[in-house]
Amino acid sequence: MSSTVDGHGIQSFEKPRYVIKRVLAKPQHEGDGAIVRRSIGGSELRNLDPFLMLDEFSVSAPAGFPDHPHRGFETVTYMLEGSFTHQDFAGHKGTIHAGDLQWMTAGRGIIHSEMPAAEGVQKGLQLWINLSSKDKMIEPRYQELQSKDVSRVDKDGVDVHVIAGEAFGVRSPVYTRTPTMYLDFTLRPGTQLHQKMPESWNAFVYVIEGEGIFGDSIASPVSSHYAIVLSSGDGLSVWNRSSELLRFVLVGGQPLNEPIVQYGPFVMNTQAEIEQTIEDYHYCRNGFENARHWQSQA
Ligand code: FJE
Ligand code: FE
Repeated sequence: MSSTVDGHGIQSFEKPRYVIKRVLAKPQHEGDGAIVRRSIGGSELRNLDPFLMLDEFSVSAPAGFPDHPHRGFETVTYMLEGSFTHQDFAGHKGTIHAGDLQWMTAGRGIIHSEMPAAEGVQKGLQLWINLSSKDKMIEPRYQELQSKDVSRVDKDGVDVHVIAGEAFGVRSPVYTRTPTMYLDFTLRPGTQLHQKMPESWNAFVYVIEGEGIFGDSIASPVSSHYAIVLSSGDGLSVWNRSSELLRFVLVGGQPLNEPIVQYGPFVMNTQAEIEQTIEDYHYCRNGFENARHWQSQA
């Protein structure tokens, strides 16, 4: 995993990553009247181990995601515009605003609502990260970071918010039970980026705004609402040759290499575990006890 720095301080990689697939995330209905652009988790890209889903959501009240369960994975909600309130069946409640994030380890079970907290359009990204078989039934946990506490570096025209992992020598305080990096980059026109990554991790980019050239300096530009899957390799190079800002997230994770059996918001390793989960949810057992007398105020 070595890389070199030339006389101009520009990194070149031994095995640069390049684009192996592009997926345009088209708007679709989800939850109760909400609109999501689903890239991972849709028919073109069922999953990208350890990632199960990436939705760019765009929601105005009264639409939202009312009371629903999760088991077996983590959800990471990162606000781009506006604010969202969540409430769970254990009394956990909070509102996240633009630049804030909620890293929720559902583990054995969470039931919650996720709803707009302000007038107008609320936008964000929600990523689902799978948990390994040994972690699927752990106690639920939240890691919440306000924008002001998200590590941020602005260097040579490149701005990065470190959601998880490390960039430009700064680290996120978030603990990733499934090893994950999650970086939010903004490149000013005419700038370039060279980001190191663990060679064997699966990784993708989701373009939020503008257009960029990824992997190979002669590749064709990729524009907003596209997800691109990257080949393996020790780093990614990106160029912004446009006259507008380029904003994208770069996400990578160590593959779990385990069987995935998904039934909506339940993700386990076997069909028997899914049947057990449906039963636990129905009878309020094994982590769903609090569901018996709970309903959100949403
Ligand atoms: C859902 C299971 C779910 N995309 N993007 C089934 F978990 C959900 C769900 C979401 C969601 C929530 C937010 Cl805040 C952002 C999301 C799916 O809550 F809609 C269905 N049908
Ligand atoms: Fe949810």
